Amino acid sequence: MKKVITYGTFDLLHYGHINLLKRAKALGDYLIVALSTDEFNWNSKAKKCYFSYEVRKQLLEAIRYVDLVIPEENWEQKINDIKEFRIDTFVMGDDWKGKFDFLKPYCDVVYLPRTPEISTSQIKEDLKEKAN
Ligand code: C2G
Repeated sequence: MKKVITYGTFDLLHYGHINLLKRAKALGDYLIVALSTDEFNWNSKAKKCYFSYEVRKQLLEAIRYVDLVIPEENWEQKINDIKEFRIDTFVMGDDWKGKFDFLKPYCDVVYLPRTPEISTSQIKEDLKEKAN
């Protein structure tokens, strides 16, 4: 069984996220999503999520491409995750291109093109504009 892992916040889930998860799953048979916890988002990513970790986890678990959701609590856990879950392929959108090449000794590293024109911050901005 070929196992794939990806990491992210996945707040205000949108089709860019779904596109990423769909393509990540197509690279193997089992997809793990390491979901950034609220604390990790706030302390290390300067992100204040709209939905809590539990809600974001619930949404991801409802997606047919996702087989398991685990918490992402820090920047340093990836190598351990790859070993613990016997990951074959690590996948991220290409806004992260090169940033995780240190994982290459442990698994394949794949950066997929981001879906253009959509992001959580864009959604928030558009909503703010519409409200005015
Ligand atoms: N993504 C995408 N296209 C978009 C928006 C996002 O392909 N239009 C991808 C991102 O490249 C990422 C994934 O969807 O691979 C999740 O995006 P975010 O929730 O923004 O993740 P991020 O905050 O980049 O967290 O340790 C890694 C970090 O946790 C990544």
